[in-house]
Amino acid sequence: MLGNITYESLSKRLAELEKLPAKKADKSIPELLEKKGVSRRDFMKWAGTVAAMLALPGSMTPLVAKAAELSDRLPVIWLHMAECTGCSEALLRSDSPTIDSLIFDHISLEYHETLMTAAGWQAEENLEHAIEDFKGRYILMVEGGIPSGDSSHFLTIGGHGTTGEESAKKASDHAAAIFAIGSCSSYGGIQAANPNPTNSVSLDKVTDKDVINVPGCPPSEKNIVGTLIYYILYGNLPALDAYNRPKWAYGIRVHDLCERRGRFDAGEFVEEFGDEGAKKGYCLYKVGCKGPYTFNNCSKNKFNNGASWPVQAGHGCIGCSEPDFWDTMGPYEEPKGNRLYDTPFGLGADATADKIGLGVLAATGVGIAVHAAISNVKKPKEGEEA
Ligand code: FSX
Ligand code: SF4
Ligand code: F3S
Repeated sequence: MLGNITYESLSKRLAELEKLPAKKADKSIPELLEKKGVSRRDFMKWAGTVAAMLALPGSMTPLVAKAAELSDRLPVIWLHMAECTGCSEALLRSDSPTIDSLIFDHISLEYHETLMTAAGWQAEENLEHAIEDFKGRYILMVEGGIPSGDSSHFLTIGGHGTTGEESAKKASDHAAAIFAIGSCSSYGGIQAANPNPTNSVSLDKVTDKDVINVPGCPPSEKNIVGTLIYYILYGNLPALDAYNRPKWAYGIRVHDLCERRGRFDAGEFVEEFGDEGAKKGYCLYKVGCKGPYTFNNCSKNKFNNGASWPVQAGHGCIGCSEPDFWDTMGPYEEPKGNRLYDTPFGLGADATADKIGLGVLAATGVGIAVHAAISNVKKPKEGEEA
């Protein structure tokens, strides 16, 4: 039991959902998986990972699998504003679809400009019909920043010259749940970067309704699908942080679970790209990694079915899930120094990097290994005694 949420209460919600008409009756999840060569076992493994990600006990795994199977019961409208379509691309991965992308394929996508065949007047009509037919029942996902106010005409869509602002507002008015997919929709993104020539804003600036932000440029497919599965399971909003991001996904810093964290703590840093430290997988802080200031689960869940993530690929995190990261996290290949990241002793990350170990050891009262910590910082040169 989780608070007043029980296996039974979630099963009951799913049983209600199951009674709704299946939009993809011809193509159930088991069939879809089989066609793509994904075994039931792999699917259940995926469901177990999503359950863990949502902080559900392992016993809830069958419910997560069921929620995925029922993802065609809730209509979804996906709107594009000003962006690069990277968020959709994160899910589509048509070259090597992941289970997350198969779920995306399975949802009842009533409107998505990149995927639908309709264009022009017909596309506009499709959107109107989708909003009308599923009023109060659809999930709205919006990708992209929204040119607003006097500058809203920078984004007009279709023959009627509807602005993105009008269209996002109207679709929000009638949605059951609203997800801002990506940092553009969550905070304005690159369009809103200084000097913000199109007066682009985040989705929550054009609607009074609650918006769940799923930032990242792009966000991981796991965070998008996990947010959807959460909503299918619970029918309400997850616990959110100060920036309206689901805590289950954005509750930890990239730095906290980074595979190079041991290097940071040991004072082993890449000084410049391509050096010996880079080859040995040292910490990327001094070449600009913003993992210490960034809340996201990339270091835990990685991307592309757990294949890799920015730091593993050899570049620091650029803080892409933080508000206004285009303006606040640069320069991307230089450390931020003491501007934001602070230690309990007020040393700042750079100071920590140089005096590594001392503060931590003093704080915990551990009297050993001070010498080791210092000599770790002052690495002996080749052929020199430590
Ligand atoms: Fe692009 Fe999405 Fe970045 Fe923005 O992702 S990956 S510019 S968050 O809206 O398409
Ligand atoms: Fe990892 Fe970056 Fe933190 Fe280094 S600074 S441990 S590379 S997140
Ligand atoms: Fe973005 Fe940093 Fe993750 S750049 S993808 S938040 S590692």
